[in-house]
Amino acid sequence: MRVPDSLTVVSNRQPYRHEYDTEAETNGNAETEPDAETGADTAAISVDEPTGGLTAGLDPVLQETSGTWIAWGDGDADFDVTDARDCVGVPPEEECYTLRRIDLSDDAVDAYYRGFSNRVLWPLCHGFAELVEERDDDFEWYRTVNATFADAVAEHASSDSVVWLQDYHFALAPRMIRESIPSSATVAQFWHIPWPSPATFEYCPEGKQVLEGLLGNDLLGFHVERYADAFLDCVRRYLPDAAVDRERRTVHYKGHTTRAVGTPMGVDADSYDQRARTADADRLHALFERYDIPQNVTLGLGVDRLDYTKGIPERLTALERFFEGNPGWRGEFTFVQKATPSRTEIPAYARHGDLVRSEVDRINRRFGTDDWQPIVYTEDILPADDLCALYRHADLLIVSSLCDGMNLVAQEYVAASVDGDGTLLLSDRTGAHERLSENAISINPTAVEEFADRIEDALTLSPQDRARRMDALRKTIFENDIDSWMETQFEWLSRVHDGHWTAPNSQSGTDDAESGANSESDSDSGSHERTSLV
Ligand code: GDG
Repeated sequence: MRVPDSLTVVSNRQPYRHEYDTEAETNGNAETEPDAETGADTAAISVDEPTGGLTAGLDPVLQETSGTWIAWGDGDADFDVTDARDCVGVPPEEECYTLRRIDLSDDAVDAYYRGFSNRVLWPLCHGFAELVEERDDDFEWYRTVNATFADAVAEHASSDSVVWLQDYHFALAPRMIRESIPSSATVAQFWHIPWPSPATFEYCPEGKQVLEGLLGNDLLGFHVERYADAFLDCVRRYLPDAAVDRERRTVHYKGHTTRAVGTPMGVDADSYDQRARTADADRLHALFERYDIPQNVTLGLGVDRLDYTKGIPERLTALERFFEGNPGWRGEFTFVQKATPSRTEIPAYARHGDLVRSEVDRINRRFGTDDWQPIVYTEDILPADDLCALYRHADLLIVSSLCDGMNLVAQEYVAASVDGDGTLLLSDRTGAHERLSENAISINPTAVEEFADRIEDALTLSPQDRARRMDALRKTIFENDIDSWMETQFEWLSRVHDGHWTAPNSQSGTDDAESGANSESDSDSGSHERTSLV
């Protein structure tokens, strides 16, 4: 893997969090000595370590490069262990790289994170323009927080730096960074959520500033190419001075060239596979006891953040229709819905949580009996081993998102289906669908009758068909895991940093930066064959 020599990662969430913990002294991660530099009593401080997803994937890379990670310090002991520059060496026992923490006031977090990020950009990018909620000052705070992160990047950057920002919390920072670090350094970003059509983006109150901010990047990554195309469509519509080259997916604006790419993210397939294999019968038995799941039922599963984009009410309606039309499955099939509450201070999330809970109650009252409930619902956060035990045992998993950048749960389920006998029902509105549609059962989450029929199809697949599909899905997931994604990212970053635009694995070798930058053409080739996002 071609990892840049000087890498700076910027994300909202940090890889390590220091917390005061009264039980820390009995916990292996506890720091028990007073800090020599700050003098703080760290006897009762424990450290949370990265446990999954991108953070866990990037941490070893940063450890190898001795780079810098800049993130919001949200742990209550975070600033009692940092030095005068708000830096701390991590991982705690080895101190291989620098974690620079940004101290944000409650007002800043409320406006930047729970405000512009999650009341404007999140609903907008998922096509829920009607849920966009504009509050006074949220955007100004968003700008201020982006500027704070950009200043921190400038303090750490050198002429050879590669700065890699994560996600929609930092739409304005790339331009600020671009203007304050040497031009030989590279600025890149990965946008983990979808990008909307121009018709939806029109509802973005500060849309022009968002686009201009993102065009400070040299490289802007999305999960799938249609999001990159939608981004280019928005630039063309709302920044008429920008030269957009659809073929090369480049934008030349104010003397700078940005390239937009689609690179679908994978999961740590080996780790889900291993955890599922080691999930013993006792663990599963305890889970069934805890949640009152009868032994020997056919098991369906949903695992989501409690978010209106995940299509949970639509899934419940389809299940209701399924039980209505297939009374023989009552008592034989139980659906476990694990929903993790998220962003609960935002009214749209609070309303959505109430709706989901009341729908579960209603359906259970309608079909439930003394010894069987059709839906087992929990908001508990499960340890990864429990989650993998459920993944392995579930006969089917439903992902019914109304719009989803990628969806990792679908991929985790496949990786943990070590017995090869599970079935994935996957919404055609997820990024993951592009890769998995052939061997998953595709669903349109809003077509209730069809959706209910697909549940029936999944339950009645022949064992051979089920095994063949899962086998093919597993090959795809293992070949395109998080390591392979990371390798593609660093390949792109290195090429952009070295001034070569050629796509990784491209045979042509003709697609260089200058030809994109100077192109006056506004080529639209290929745009009509791609579907609009929302
Ligand atoms: C965003 C984009 C994109 C959930 N409950 C528990 C638990 N989880 C874990 C899952 C999975 C993660 O949370 C959810 O990831 P998703 O990808 O499904 O969805 P978002 O949170 O919306 O993620 C999405 C992703 O960013 C990455 O770019 O794919 O499209 O929306 O990893 O396993 N994990 C544990 N216990 C739980 O109770 N341990």
